[in-house]
Amino acid sequence: MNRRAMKKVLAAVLVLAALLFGAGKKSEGGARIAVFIPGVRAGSAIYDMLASGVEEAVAEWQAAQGKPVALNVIEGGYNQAEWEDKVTALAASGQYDVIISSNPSLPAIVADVLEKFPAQKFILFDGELSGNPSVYTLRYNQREQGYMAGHIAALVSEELAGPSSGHKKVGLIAGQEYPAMNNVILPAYLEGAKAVNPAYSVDFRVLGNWFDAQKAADLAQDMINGGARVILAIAGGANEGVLQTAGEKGAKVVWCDINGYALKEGVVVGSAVIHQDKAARKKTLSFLSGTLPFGQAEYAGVREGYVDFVEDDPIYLKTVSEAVRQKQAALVEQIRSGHLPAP
Ligand code: RBF
Repeated sequence: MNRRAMKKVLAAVLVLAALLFGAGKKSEGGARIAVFIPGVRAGSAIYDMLASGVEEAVAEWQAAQGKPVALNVIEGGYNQAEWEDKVTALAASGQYDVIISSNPSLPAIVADVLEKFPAQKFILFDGELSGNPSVYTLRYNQREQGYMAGHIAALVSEELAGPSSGHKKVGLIAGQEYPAMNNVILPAYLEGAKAVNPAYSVDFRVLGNWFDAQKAADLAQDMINGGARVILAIAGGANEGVLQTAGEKGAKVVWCDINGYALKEGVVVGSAVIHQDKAARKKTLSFLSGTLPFGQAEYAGVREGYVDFVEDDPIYLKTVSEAVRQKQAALVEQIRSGHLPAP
């Protein structure tokens, strides 16, 4: 049987199971929420923030309303080929009023699942799908995030190497290639570096997964040997290897999604964050109160309070020179007031 036929059979079995076991009946009273983690929660801040934001919302809602909310956090694991079947199974169970997830690849998967289970509601972060009445999405302005990361990477590189150094290279290690990476984050990272000095290029390496810290350490080593002095790490659990190597070799790291300064003090020189915990909490509360605008796709960045660069951390103040911090602060201020230079 080919993969398509297998999928059809699986979907039919799941629907039958849902009917036989009487799923579809909601629990007495409160809402039921599933959080689907497309990967593993530990080591990937973007997913940990998703789960903790929903957990906070549920705790707050229960305390305020006195009604239980059932919350189930499910890890989909690193095999991306299994995600659609896993999300299909959650929808088929009929057990959840809403399934909440976060990943640029989820909208396409959910669009397929909705062909079989059109009434299942989804809240998706870090991705975009508009016009489906069962789906609400919130995508972040990763041009701003990538630009701020590239800007600090180049500023710190200039200072480490001296402005007349021939090595105008900043590094980026990504877990895999995907449209948001290739079309948004990577170009914006380069743009931000070029704003410091147009001679900059990006040494872009792809790991092929989101967990292999040893391979990430080897890639970082290779980049440092090639002249990159600052590396942006976007490889989930594998980022640990980048930190390790940079620490040993006197290179620096720019962190993504959460404040990373304390993860390796003196090594992390920038944190271009996404407030996904805040987004998950807020949108879950909107869902619970019946006000989430399903069918809409929102897009939010620095001005809306969902993307930022952390500049008030005492470790940042200690690690990065005042001259560099002032130049970075001027850029961040410019973006806060809505003026990221056009590409
Ligand atoms: N980011 C992570 O931190 N951990 C992951 O396991 C992870 N898996 C991903 C899988 C796919 C298929 C795609 C498209 C992206 C993944 N990302 C992951 C990247 C994430 O969506 C986001 O771009 C980065 O966290 C930067 O904000």
